[in-house]
Amino acid sequence: MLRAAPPSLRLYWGPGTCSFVAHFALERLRRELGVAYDDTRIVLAQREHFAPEFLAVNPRHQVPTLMIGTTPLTQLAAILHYLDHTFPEAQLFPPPGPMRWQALSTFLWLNTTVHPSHTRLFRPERFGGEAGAASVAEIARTTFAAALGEIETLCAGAPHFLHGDRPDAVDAYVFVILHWAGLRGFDLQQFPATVALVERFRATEAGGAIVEKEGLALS
Ligand SMILES: N[C@@H](CCC(=O)N[C@@H](CS)C(=O)NCC(=O)O)C(=O)O
Repeated sequence: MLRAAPPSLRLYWGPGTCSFVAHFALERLRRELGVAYDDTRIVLAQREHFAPEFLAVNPRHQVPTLMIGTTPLTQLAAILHYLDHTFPEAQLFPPPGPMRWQALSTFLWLNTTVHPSHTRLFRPERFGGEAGAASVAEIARTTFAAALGEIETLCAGAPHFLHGDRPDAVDAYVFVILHWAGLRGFDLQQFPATVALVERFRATEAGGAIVEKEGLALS
């Protein structure tokens, strides 16, 4: 049976943001399965996410946003679910079984817990106003540091990548979170297993291509 051609795909992404994970997934689909995608770079530091053209795509002014045909899909977890469901052979998550359930659990923890704790550290004034920003940042630094410790334990127990010898969406998320840790002044030498894993990730074709395209370096 012929499979219907998937609709056109366009990713709106911001350099060094969580959209890195979707960007990696699409690049892998392009390289391994020949899936075409277009992309639009949105620089948050230049407030391009508030430009009328992007607000028309995503009124919540957030990347990643994946335009599937003429329909925008937001939320990283939903975008990864769509890509994984549409192109299961790419194995953006491990195949069905206990390892997949654990990978989804880790992915959702990174997305719903670790990522927001970093947002509080990066932009504390949004959560505490001017008066409360310092205490929001202090609490967030502690929470984010604890999460980095947990990620280090996961990486130390990993075979090569977190779920085998191929990187998946969770490894990509770990890359960008470690990148944020460096930007927020954490000494990355505290996390040698995580650094080793993200270096292996960077050495892969799709991983390395997106790190380079987004202009990221671990500080
Ligand atoms: N829950 C959303 C979070 C997305 C998110 O926080 N995106 C950030 C970049 S990492 C962003 O676009 N921030 C700009 C803004 O919120 O105005 C998801 O998982 O997609």
